[in-house]
Amino acid sequence: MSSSSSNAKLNAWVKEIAALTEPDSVYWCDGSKNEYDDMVKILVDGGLATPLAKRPHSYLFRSDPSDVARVESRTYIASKSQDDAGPTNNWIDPVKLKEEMKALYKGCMKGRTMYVIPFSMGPVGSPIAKIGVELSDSPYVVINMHIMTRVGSKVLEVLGDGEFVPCLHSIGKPLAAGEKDNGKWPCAPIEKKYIAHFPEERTIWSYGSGYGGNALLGKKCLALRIASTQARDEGWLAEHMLILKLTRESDKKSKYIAAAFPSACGKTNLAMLIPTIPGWHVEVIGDDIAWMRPGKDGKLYAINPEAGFFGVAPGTAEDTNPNAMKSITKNTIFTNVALTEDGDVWWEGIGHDAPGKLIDWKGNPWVQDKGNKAQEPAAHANARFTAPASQCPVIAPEWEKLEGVPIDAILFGGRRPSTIPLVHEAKNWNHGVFMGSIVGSEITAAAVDLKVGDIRRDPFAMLPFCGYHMGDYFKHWIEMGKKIPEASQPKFFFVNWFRKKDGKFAWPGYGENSRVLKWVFEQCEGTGKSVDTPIGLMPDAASFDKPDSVSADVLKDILSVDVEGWKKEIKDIRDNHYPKFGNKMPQELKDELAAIEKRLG
Ligand code: O2Y
Ligand code: MN
Repeated sequence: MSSSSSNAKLNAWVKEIAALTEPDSVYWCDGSKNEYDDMVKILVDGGLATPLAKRPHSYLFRSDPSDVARVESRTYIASKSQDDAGPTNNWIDPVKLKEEMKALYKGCMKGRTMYVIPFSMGPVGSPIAKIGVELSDSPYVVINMHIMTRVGSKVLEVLGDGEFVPCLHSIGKPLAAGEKDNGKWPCAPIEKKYIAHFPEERTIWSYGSGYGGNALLGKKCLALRIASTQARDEGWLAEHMLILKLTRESDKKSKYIAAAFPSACGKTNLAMLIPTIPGWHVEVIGDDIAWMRPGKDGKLYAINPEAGFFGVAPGTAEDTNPNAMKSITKNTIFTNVALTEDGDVWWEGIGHDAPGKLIDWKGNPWVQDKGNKAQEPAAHANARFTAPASQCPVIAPEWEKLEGVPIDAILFGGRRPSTIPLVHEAKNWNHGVFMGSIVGSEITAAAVDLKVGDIRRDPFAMLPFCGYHMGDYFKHWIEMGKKIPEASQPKFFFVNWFRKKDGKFAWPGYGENSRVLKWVFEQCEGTGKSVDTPIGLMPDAASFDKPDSVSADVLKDILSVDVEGWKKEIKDIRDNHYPKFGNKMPQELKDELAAIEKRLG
């Protein structure tokens, strides 16, 4: 590809960063298959990638043990004022941070190539999409960006001389003359890692990590932290939500559902679920992020800004998520899973025992010892697959529609062993925003500073991803409700697959969650049978389509209002949760809290 673009600002920035980081060469990515293969060859020859005989065009990577996940403690919102970052973000002074990071960036790409990666978050040319350009010294990042975003020349054509989000990334491991990585994942030590966001400048600087959300800057950094600030300023929503399409086969009617759950609550499983109830069908639009804007007809339209899945491997199996398993049979990058002798992958919870001797994620021989409860896992708990969304057998045909899909329902959920029923529906928009604001999961194992049974709140599942003050974010959601006519607004629901009875899960989850989705669908079309309760609308237990494995008594239990539990919930929200947001906590949400309290009596 050419060595510059028609965008003067981009050309000048590439020159400036090359002068600062001193790479041996600069390469402009065109997004082609040949380019992908060239990068893979560099990685295989360098001993960093292992081709997988059992999965065509698929590769295994093992990262450094210090570089295995997002590092929230090294993730910063460098807004001019600390108050704009709010109490839930790591704030740092942008001037001071730039000084510190520039010193690290000086000469950091020596011995390496700097790749210029133009990418579109969202279908190229969609009015909801945004363009970013990542400069990175990692070919692993290039191939992951090829899958997770739309990369290349076509993006530069659409960009023209327009605006883009500059995303600077370095693994922070320059090479001395003649030095090679020799199969060792290059990165910087933890105290030198920075994942920094400059929301006013719409700029991202990442240093020292080559892994996932720290390095693939289109995902959490751009599509959530920077996009959430753009969305606030431009009147739209950038959310940590899956998007699915639910169809009733009898009349071919469909509803589009967006859903926010904190990490590790099964978003990818829900997004591509296989319903257990006959006559219903789920297709996936996205499994992690939704960008939503009011359309001309007043409805809220959503796109998935991503083009691939960066899913957690452990626990993914034929019985938990067969569609994910089918999505990763070819053209997939695996990171930190175990390698089998015949050139396949294995991880804990894949659904079968380890087939013979393995090489674990650290590169050591590993033989399964089921009697040894203390055995180290073969795959890292945050091991990942990167796979094209187009490979999913249930990808919705309209997943790349430029204008997006009209959202009928928004779901919130978390791991709540008690209090929160299987499903309840908000009475109106502000009640729905209230539901989003109280999302959280119960703490189940004692941690040093946390009490078992306490709720770790993760409002809208956005705690690690909101690029500004969470109180202002709540207010933005309330304001968005005023832009959408009531009749066109999505309905809001709170779901809880994790309710326990006598220490055991009361609800089977997975494909059975389709029964809840069916009720959501019917509520959206006005045919659902519901009862009005102090916390919102709930299914009428007698007519709810329940699975045989759940007794009528248990169903009644998880579809009733636990008045005492809710009173404690309200106290926790009022005393511990809402005060965190100080005078930015919107009165509308405090009013919702008071109204529920009053209705509970
Ligand atoms: O560990 C990482 O770098 C990835 S985190 C992630 C990846 C895909 C989808 N969601 C998440 C998350 O943390 O919410
Ligand atoms: Mn996520």
